[in-house]
Amino acid sequence: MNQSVNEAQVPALSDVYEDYFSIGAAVNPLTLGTQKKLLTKHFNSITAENEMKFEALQPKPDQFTFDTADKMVAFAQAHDMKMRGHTLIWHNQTPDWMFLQKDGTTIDRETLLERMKKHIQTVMERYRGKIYCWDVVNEAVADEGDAILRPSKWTNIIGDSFIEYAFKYAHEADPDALLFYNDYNACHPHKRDKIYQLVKGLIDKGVPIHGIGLQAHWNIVDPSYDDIKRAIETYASLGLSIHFTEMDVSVFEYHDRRIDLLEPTKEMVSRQAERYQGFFEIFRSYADVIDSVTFWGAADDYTWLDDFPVTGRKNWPFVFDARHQPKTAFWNIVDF
Ligand code: HAH
Repeated sequence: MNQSVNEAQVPALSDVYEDYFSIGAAVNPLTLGTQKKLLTKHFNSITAENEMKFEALQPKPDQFTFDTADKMVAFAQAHDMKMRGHTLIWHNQTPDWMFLQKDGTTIDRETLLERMKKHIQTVMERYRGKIYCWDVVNEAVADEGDAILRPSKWTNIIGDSFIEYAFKYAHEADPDALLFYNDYNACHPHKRDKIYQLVKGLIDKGVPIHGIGLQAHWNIVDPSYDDIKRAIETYASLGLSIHFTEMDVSVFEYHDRRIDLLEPTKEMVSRQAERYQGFFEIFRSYADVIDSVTFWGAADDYTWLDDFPVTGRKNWPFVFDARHQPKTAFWNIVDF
C-alpha cells in the first residue's frame, strides 16, 4: 500500500479557497459516515445527492419523509457547513402519482400547480434558515434542437410557465433563500445560449431568481477552457450569482465506453490533474461572480459515475483518491 501523506501537511481545501468561494461536496447517508473526516476537514458546504429530490421527500401524496434529509441538515449544522438544496422541480426522480388523478388519468393544470406549490412550501419552510439556496428547477432545457425547453410532464400539463411558478412559490416559501436554475452541459455554446435566454426571460418578467447552477460533470477533454470562460461571462452578464454545483472530472471521454480498467492509466491521472489545475485557475479568475464550487461527491471511493454512463464501471473523478489521500490534482488546485 502507498504511504499516506502526513495529514498535518495537507491544507484544507475550504481554507485555501476561503477568500474565493465555498467548497462543497455531495453527500449521502453512506458517505456521511465513510468520508466524515475528509468532509469536515476540506468542505464548508454540502448538498444531498438524492435525499432531497421529490421522490425522496414526498414518495406518496401528502406523505412527507424527512428523516434522512433532516439528518443531513443536522450534519451541516453540527459542522458549521452551509447546505445547498437539491432539487425541487425536475423531470426525473419525481413519482408518477404527482401527475395522476386517483383513476390513473392525467391531472389538470390547476391541480398540478397546487401540488407543486404544496411540495415547495412544505420542503422549503421546513428548512428555512438552514438551507441557504435551492436548485428550484433542474435540467429543464433541451440538449438538442431549437426549442428551449425539453418536453416533460411539467411542460405538457402546465406549459413553459411551470418554471415561473416554481420560482414564485419558492420565493414565497422562503424569501431569504437564494434561488437557482441548475443544468448540465451548461458550458456548451448551444445549450448555454438557451439557458441564457430562459433565464433572461425570467428576469425580464420579474421572476425571483438569484443564480445559475452549472453542474460541471466534465471530463479530461470536454468542455474546453474557452467554453467555460464564455459561459461564466455570459451568465454573469445577467447579474446573477454563479455556482458550480456538481463537479466531477471523468477520466473517460464521454464516448469512451471501455470497461477493462481496474485503475486509471497514468495518462488519465496526469491529464485529469492538469484539467483540475486549469479549471480552478479559471474559477479563481472569476471569483467575483462565482460563489460556490461543489463536487458531486468527495473522494474516488464513491461516485455516481461508477454507474453512469456505463453501469458498474469504476471511475476516479475527484481530487482525493479512494483512500482519501490527495491526488496530484489536489496539489495542483491548492498550490498557486
Ligand atoms: C445530475 N444529472 C443530477 O442533477 C443529479 O441530481 C444526479 O445525482 C446526478 C447528475 C446529470 C445528467 C447528465 O450529466 C447527463 C444526462 C442526464 C443527467
